[in-house]
Amino acid sequence: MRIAVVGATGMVGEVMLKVLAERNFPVTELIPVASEKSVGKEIEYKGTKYKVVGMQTAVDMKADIALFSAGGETSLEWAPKFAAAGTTVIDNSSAWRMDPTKKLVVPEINATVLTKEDKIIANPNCSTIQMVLVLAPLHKKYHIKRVIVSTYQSITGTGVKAVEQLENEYAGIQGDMAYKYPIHRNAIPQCDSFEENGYTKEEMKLVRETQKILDDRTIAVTATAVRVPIVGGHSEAVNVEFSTDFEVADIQNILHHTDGVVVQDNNDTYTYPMPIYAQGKDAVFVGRIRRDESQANTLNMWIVADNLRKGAATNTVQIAEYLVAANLV
Ligand code: 11C
Repeated sequence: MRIAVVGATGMVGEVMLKVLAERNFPVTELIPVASEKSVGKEIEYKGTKYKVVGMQTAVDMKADIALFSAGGETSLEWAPKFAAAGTTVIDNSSAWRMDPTKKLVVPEINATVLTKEDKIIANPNCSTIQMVLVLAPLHKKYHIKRVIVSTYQSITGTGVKAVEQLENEYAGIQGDMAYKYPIHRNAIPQCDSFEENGYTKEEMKLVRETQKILDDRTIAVTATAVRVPIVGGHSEAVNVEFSTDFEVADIQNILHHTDGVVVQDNNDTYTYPMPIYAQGKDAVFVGRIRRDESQANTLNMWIVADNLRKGAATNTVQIAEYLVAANLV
């Protein structure tokens, strides 16, 4: 496969290259792509150096698959051009996710919706991916009525500028601010910009993308997304109300057998997921699984994943793997 990585010099792009290499994706030619200011820079893939090319050059090279992580604007402008050249785009931005003509895919849940005609495929938001991977098998068995989710999101979701802000604040250096406020020793109840309804875009992604991926608009979701001074991954406190009752042991058992999910749940040994240990891993970790005693048929969980891996790069590469395995490219 001839693979273009668009945004190859960015934080997610770098992880995409790492994940492609680790998973031994069948790359016959790698085309690292970035904005004009990075053209000519070198990146390394499996010990070989590759020169970064610009967008139009990459379109003309007609790769089989382009993995995009270059922001919504770039994606809106360039993904259709790649698609028109015959390249299948898997896009990591929010640009196409809610477009009814585009599929929004978490491979373990709904890869089978993909066909050869899907030339632009959307990768969901990181905080959505880790939550729906856990919710999907539970929805199948117990039917979810409502989800209340509170997120504790890593600064890596904002990008390299946020990591620099935190490092500067640790060191007591006055530098550029990625956020309106200090992030060191703080929790900022705003991820992404605000919508008309008073929620942030990040919160509304959790609502809309969950319904689209689980293919059920009746699931009520409400979210509060908070940025915390953490690097390793996003954490989520998730409260789920089902239509039918459950046994906690059955929930644990279902999740034990769910692809991509690792249960870390033992109070006696203080075992529960934490971002410091999720960092660099592809799995979604779930723990603190317990009944919500305040309401019937309701469960509480704590879900953690590395937002740059399963939340972004790994999920994108898994979609590409599915396309290859199912002969769709
Ligand atoms: C964050 N979830 O942590 C965001 C980053 O819609 O793909 C990814 C934004 C997106 O702030």
